[in-house]
Amino acid sequence: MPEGIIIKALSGYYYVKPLHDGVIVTEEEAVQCRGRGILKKKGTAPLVGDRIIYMLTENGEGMVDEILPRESELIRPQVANVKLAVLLFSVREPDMNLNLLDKFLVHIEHSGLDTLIVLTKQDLEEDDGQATEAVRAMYEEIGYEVMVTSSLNGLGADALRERLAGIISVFSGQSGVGKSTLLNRLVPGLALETGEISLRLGRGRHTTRHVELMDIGNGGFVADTPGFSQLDFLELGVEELSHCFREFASYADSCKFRGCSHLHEPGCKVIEAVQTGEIAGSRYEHYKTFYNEMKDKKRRY
Ligand SMILES: Nc1nc2c(ncn2[C@@H]2O[C@H](COP(=O)(O)OP(=O)(O)OP(=O)(O)O)[C@@H](O)[C@H]2O)c(=O)[nH]1
Ligand SMILES: [Mg+2]
Ligand SMILES: [Zn+2]
Repeated sequence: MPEGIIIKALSGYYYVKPLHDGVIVTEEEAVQCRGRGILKKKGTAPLVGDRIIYMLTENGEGMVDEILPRESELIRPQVANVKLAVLLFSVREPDMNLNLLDKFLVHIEHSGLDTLIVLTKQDLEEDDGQATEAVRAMYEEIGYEVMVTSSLNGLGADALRERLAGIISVFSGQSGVGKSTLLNRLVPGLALETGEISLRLGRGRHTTRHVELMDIGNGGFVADTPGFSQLDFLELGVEELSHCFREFASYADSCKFRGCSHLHEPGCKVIEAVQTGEIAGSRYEHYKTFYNEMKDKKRRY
């Protein structure tokens, strides 16, 4: 029986792209499939991103027969087998928001996905791009992969496309940073709705909000998630927070007190590293901000 990957789930149907020896043929149409009742009974509903075995039925439709083992399962957006989280932040419009970037990074460290930071709208940068380069240098120093793109002049599009080959990725970032515009650039013929278009049509933003994987044609699939403005820390314990700032680890091991919160304890090596500039001040400030936010939330629940 044929194998495929679910690229969309809508109104009880799963849209499945056939796999041939593990490879997707982009031109091939997705097969519209129903899920077998037994899957529901087992409590395992197929998810977008699942690799599945299906059966062709009459009238060109199909039936999802078996879900192959998942490598990962993301809750928001609900997608299986995601390998890479792509965090998009524009250099301007909206302004670079490092607080939000660090918040996303905390969540991703916690989820265990690989991370790629993409700084978009490079064509809008001022000061010869010094601010952008400073952001890039800071996060590369920590060990994150960073790319710079512009959908206006095409900068970085090929490198990004190459990076996304063969894996499932999710694009995340605030509304308006250019996620859909960049995807339209990566996939010839794709016409996702972007800011301007939806305004021109006089419709609100975020009209269609089902999860869908875009086939970028090199074995890579991307979920374009709605922009979100806020993330909460409900799933994360406050004692786990410092582990999500990966550059703290090598210092935290030598703090004088075990369970050091790195906020005020004497003999704290993290604080020392902030003072000597080895840890970036903005990262540490955000750590403190999130720590206090989490404490406040705990008190309220
Ligand atoms: N100058 C410039 N403008 C861009 C670039 N990329 C996107 N834009 C513009 O930024 C606006 C928002 O782009 P979208 O692609 O709709 O942003 P989005 O991240 O998909 O937003 P949501 O779908 O609301 O989450 C549009 O007006 C785009 O034309 C870029 O690289 N340079
Ligand atoms: Mg969009
Ligand atoms: Zn400490």
